[in-house]
This record gives sequence, C-alpha cells and structure tokens, in this order.
Amino acid sequence: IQQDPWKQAAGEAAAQLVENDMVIGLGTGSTANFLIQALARRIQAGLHIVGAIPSSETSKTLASNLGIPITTLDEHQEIDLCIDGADEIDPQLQLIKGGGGALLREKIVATASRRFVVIADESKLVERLGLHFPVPVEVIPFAATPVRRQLEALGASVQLRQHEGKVFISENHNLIFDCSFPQGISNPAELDAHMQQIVGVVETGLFLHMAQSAIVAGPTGVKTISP
Ligand code: DER
Repeated sequence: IQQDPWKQAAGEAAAQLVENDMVIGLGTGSTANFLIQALARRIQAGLHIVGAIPSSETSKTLASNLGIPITTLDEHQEIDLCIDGADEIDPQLQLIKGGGGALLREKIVATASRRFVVIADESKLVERLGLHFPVPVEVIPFAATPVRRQLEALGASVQLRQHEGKVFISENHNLIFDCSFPQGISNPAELDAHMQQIVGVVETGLFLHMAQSAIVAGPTGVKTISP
C-alpha cells in the first residue's frame, strides 16, 4: 500500500502528456486508476479529448463515471497515446503485464496506439523479467490441458488463475495461466514467440518493444525512463 503515493505521482505525471483532441488508450489496474482520476480532473479544467478507449470494463466504468468521454476502436482505429501500468519493467522497457487479468484488451489497445507510455512505482523495475512475477497467458478453455502441457514443456510451472475461490474468467471469456519461471526469463522474445505458437494461446502478458517510455515514481521523485 505504501506504493500508492508513487503510483499516484506516476499517474498524475502521465496525465500531463494528454493534449487536446487526442484519442487516449486507458490501461487497467491501480496505477491506471490514478491516471484516470488525474485525466478526469484535467478534462473538468478544460482539456478536450476526442475520447478514451478503456482496456477493461473496470476502467471504462471509472472513466465514464468521472466524465471522461468513452469511445471505441470501431470509431477510432488509431489511438494517439496509451497509458498503462505494468507488473515488471526491465531496462529495455520489456514488460510483464496482466496481473489484473486484462492483458488481451490492454495489448489490443497498446498495439493500436502511436505512443505507449508505462506508469509505475519503482518496485516494478527489475533487471530480468520473470524472477518475481509470472507471465500471464490468456487461453481458450477448450484447449486448457494441451496448452498447459506445452507451456510446461517450455519450462513454465503453470497455475490456473483463481479469483475469490473460483476459476478466473477474463472479459473475453478465456482462462488465464500464470506461468512462473523460477530462473527468470533469459530471452523474453524467444519465449513469447514459442508461447504464441501454441494453438489455444490467445495472448501473453509479455509486452515487448511496445513501450516508448516509462514514468516511474519512488522516494526520490518521478523519473522518465527510455530504453
Ligand atoms: O494487469 C495489468 O497489466 C496491470 O496494468 C498491472 O500490470 C499493473 O497493476 P497495478 O498498477 O495495479 O500495479
């Protein structure tokens, strides 16, 4: 919890990047929530955006309740700026995302964006992906068992995501396998490619070569990191 002031500082700094007439992609999670609140305040103060495309129903509800105009990828295929959190950020700005279970729509929104800025407290910065956080993988339920076996063959220990004692089902009606690699991930690009080839895997929480910068807050203040 002590990281919330830092998450808030990162979210507020990112809200300053939003300019008039932009289409904005909204991330999901507690840091993204601070961005959404800060963006809403800027809109109340006169900022005009064309609309925001949320990466989850949670973010959509929060944003619309705060008066942020909501739009869709059907209306706007190009997003000017996407701002989202991350679970892990390595020095090359390679990310693990998906802790909140929204990785598929987050990746859809991020890849539709001209610019993708990550916001985080400094606890998310790691030297090597995967040492402390599993890679979430979204999986078609019909394929769960064969996909599990193929992920295990890649060296993962696979945990079916639960939520409040029940199997977690994503907003896209899929399962999430949390894939742990106790030694960390030596080659994220290679692992992602192998995971993507497994039929039944919809998407992974490895966001590689996607973020142009990260706004990271900690006890020494807010800094912007570029790869
Ligand atoms: O699920 C996600 O991808 C979120 O963005 C997550 O990675 C960050 O969540 P947090 O901002 O609540 O730490």
